Formats: sequence, C-alpha cells, structure tokens
Amino acid sequence: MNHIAPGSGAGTPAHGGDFDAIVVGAGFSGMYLLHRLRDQLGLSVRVLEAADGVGGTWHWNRYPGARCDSESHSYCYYFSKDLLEEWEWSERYPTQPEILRYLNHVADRFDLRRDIALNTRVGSARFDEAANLWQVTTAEGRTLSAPFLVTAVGCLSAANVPKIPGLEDFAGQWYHTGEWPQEGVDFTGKRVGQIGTGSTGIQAVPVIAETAGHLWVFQRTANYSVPAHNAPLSPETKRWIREHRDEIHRVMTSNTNGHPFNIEDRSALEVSEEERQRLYEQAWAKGGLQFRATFRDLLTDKTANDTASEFLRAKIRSIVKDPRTATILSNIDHPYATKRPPIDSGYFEAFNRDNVTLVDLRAAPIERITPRGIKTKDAEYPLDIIVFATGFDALTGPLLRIDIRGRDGRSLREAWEAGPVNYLGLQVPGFPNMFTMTGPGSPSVLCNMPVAIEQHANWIADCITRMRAKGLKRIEARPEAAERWVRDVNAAAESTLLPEAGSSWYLGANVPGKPRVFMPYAGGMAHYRAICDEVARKDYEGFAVSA
Ligand code: NA7
Repeated sequence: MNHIAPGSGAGTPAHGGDFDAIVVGAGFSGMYLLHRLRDQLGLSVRVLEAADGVGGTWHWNRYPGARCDSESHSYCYYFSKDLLEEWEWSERYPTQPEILRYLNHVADRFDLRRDIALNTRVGSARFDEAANLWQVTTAEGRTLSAPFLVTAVGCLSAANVPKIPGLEDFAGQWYHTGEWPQEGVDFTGKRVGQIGTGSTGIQAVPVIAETAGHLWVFQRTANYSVPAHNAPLSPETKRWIREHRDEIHRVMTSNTNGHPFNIEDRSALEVSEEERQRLYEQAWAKGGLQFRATFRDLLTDKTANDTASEFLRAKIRSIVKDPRTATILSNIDHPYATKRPPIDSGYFEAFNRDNVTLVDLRAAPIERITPRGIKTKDAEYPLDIIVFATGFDALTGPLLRIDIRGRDGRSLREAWEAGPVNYLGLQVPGFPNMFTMTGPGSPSVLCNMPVAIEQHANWIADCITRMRAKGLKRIEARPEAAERWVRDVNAAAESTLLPEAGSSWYLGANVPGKPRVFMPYAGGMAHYRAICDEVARKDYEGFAVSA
C-alpha cells in the first residue's frame, strides 16, 4: 500500500496544497515530526521515505556489528512517558536490529504508518512563490504540495563509495556498510577486504573476523577507540534507569552533548601524572564515549588532549601483539576526539587473530581494484568480498542529492556552493517555509541524536503553531542572520581542537571536491537550545515572517 495521496482524515487544507506539511524521511526525525505535527497540531502531513521500511539510518546500516554508540536508555524518544515505560532495552549499547524494532514499535504505537509513503524517493522540491507552496516531486514523477517542507533526511545517509578505478570489473561481491543487503552477507570462509577504519569499520572488523576465512583491513588513517564494554542490562540497572528517568532526561537536555553524563569540571593539566593515569584507567574500564568527559579541556587544549591521546595509543600498543601492526594502528595523526571517537567491542584484539591482517595504505596506497581483488602500490590482495566502510557524504550530502529550489528557482546546490549557509541550522535564506532537521549548522552529530532531534522537531512545531495562531503564512531566514550564524558556527569550531583533524567528515574532507567547512555547530547543545528559544521568544528574530 502506498499512502501518497491525501486523505488520512484531515480535511482539504485551506491553502490549496495537498497537505499542510511534507516531511522527507521516516527515521527518528521524520517519525517524531509526523506525530508532533499531525497528532498534536492537527496538521495533514505526508512523510515520504525512499526505503521499504521506517527507521532511516537504522534501516540501511545493517552491517555486521552495527550498534549505536549512545547508551540505549539515552538513545530513544523522551517525548512520551508511556513509550518510555513500555519499551525495555536489553543491552547497554543497542544493536541495529533492536533499534529498528524500537522504531517499528513507535510507528505502530503512534499509528504513523498511514501517513508514511514508503518506497518513495524525493527527486526534487520547488518553492512556488505565488502559491506559497512547496511542490515535491518523487523519483517516479508524482508531485505533492504543501506550504511547509521539512527535510528529515539524516546526517549520515548518503553513502560514500570512493571512486577507485576498476571497481566495476571486480569479480567478487562488494557492499557499502550504509546500504547493506537486508538478507545479510555470508562471510564464511571468504577472503574479505574491508576499506575504512572509522566508527563503522571498527564495529565491523571483530564480527566479520569471526567467520571470514581471512580479513584484510585496509587502513588509511589510524583511529583511537575506547572499549564499549557492552553487556546485557542487569535487572538492577534497568530498575535504576526506570527510577531515574527524569534526572537522566534533565542531564541529557542540559549539557553539551545530549548524553546522560556530564563532562568533569577539571583540567587534565591540574592533576598529577599519577592521578591522571588513574582517572584514564577508570574511564577506560567504564568504557564508551564517556571517556571524552574525563577532563573538561580535552577538546580545547592540545596539551591536555595529548595526555589522553598518548594514553590511548599506549593501550593499542599493549593490546596488539605484533609490534609492526601495533605501530601502524597507533600511529594516529589527529588529537583524540577531533574526529568522531569510535567505541568498540574487541577491535584491536581482532588483530591478534591469525585470520586478520592490517594493510597500511599510508605506506602503499590503493592503486586500483582488479577483477581479483585490491591492488596497492606494493601488492595485490585476492578477495571474494570487499566491504566499503568508507563513510558518508555527511550532513549536506543527503540534502544536495535532492534538487531543492527556493525562490526564483535558485538551487540549494548553488546557495551552498562554498559550503552550507543557513540560520540556526534550521532554515536557508531564499528557501521559505523549508526547515532542515539536524542539518549542518546545528549540533546534530556532535550531540546524542534523539536529543537533537526532539529539540528541532519541537522548535519547528512551535514555530508553525505560532504562525498559524497569528494567521502568518511564510517564514524565511534573513540573509544577514544566516551570515552571522555561519560566523558563529565557525567561531564555535575554532574555539575547539575539532578543526585539527584534517581528514574529518565534520569538515567535508572525506569527499573529494566538497567544500572544507566545519559543518556541525560545536557550541554545545544546551547553549544552542537557549539560542533557539531566545530567537522564538523574540518573535523569531532573524527570520522574516509574513502573512
Ligand atoms: P567515517 O568515520 O567517515 O570513516 C570512513 C573510513 O573510510 C575512514 O577510515 C576513511 O579513512 C576510510 N576511507 C574513506 N575513503 C577511503 C579511500 N578512498 N581509501 C581508503 N580509505 C578510505 O565513516 P563511518 O561510517 O565509519 O562513520 C560515520 C559515522 O557514522 C560515525 O562517525 C558515527 O557518527 C556513525 P580517512 O580517515 O578518510 O583517511
């Protein structure tokens, strides 16, 4: 069934469009937006989703070992107490299948499916200024209209398959982790080559190694990783979580990164060497992203960061038995956490297996893919399967692959030629009534995603509510407000060490030809939330709102 046509109960909208709002994407963002706009504001809404199921990121990323790096009790919606009460997570870090089950449960629980059109990829969206409507056209050529368009397309949904010559001639199978086949991949006894050692590659290696005949890991940039220490949640922990929900939520919504822990208010440089090591050991034993929170200055002071980076390099050297492999894995060129810090379940340990070999692409880069396998500068590796754990055209990619055109037919691609320009990460000047969920210029990927998502959806829903109450029809970011915001986004990044990781996808550096601009807002989620609230309180200062 394809619910693309209007008619899930809401009457014909007065503005002449098919719906009051069109939402692109049925992941965490799109589903909550649908609930908020339809069930709480009474709008007629249609969600258009390219996949054949809901879940967004968690629908596509089915690769071996796929798991969330946020703890399960924080990686979920908090908008509904009933939902929180009725869903129980089984592990400290939820697996992809469990998250997908959760999102399907949400879709059923809030009766969302009747307004979600699956298998419906959006090809273009054009703003019709005279009618004050967005005309959204699907890949099959059907057009739907609504005064409001919200993109909920995810930050990491445009897979980046590097253009390595010869791939089309490869005789084996190849897969990108972000477009993993639903039926899975059988690695049993196979010769597997995995390119990429980011968060995804680091999760995949130990699991692929369990069944592969041999796994070659092609590493271009070495990476830090902290153990996740994943485990089933004990009954006591589950009870503790249930009893402390409000407090957990308060922490998540009042701190920098949306996680259920605060950054310690101490400098790495104010404690003795002995104490520092003790605290790092303690954080290592606890595991997870919380390692970052050991000291307040790990992301702002290079000398402080050096202490963490060196601790983690030493850990790699102590885990990996082969000294040459240990050296290549620990020869990391960027300060800890300036690229998205991975967490793992046995990543470095996997290199102690006889069937896992590290290939150092810094010493001998990939030259091409041959029918038989991967050829580097000094060897050819015969392979049955190549796994591309090569990341995404992050943040802007998912938006720019839709042909979005605002006033006067100006394309978003043109508007963002030199990098993303928007106000609060929410709206682009020249693209009235279009809101972008967790896009560039918002904390998004620097925050625990569901926290960022609920903030954005609530802000957008409140904005539409207030516009309707006042009979206002159009909202558009002012160019000068967007220019100021871009400066603020840059300044926030510059006040940290984040731009020091030259090859990071935060900067767009992983995609050839992409403008190098630090994209997410690094000023912290709580601060960002306060700015957005203040803008709304001042009658949407920085936006032109009209009847
Ligand atoms: P990432 O973090 O972008 O990692 C991609 C990896 O692939 C990284 O090691 C890259 O090396 C490597 N890569 C990319 N292109 C190539 C080529 N052409 N040759 C060799 N190696 C290459 O993506 P992930 O999927 O791991 O993680 C994305 C986010 O998803 C993650 O941060 C979480 O937020 C969830 P490089 O570092 O560019 O040298």
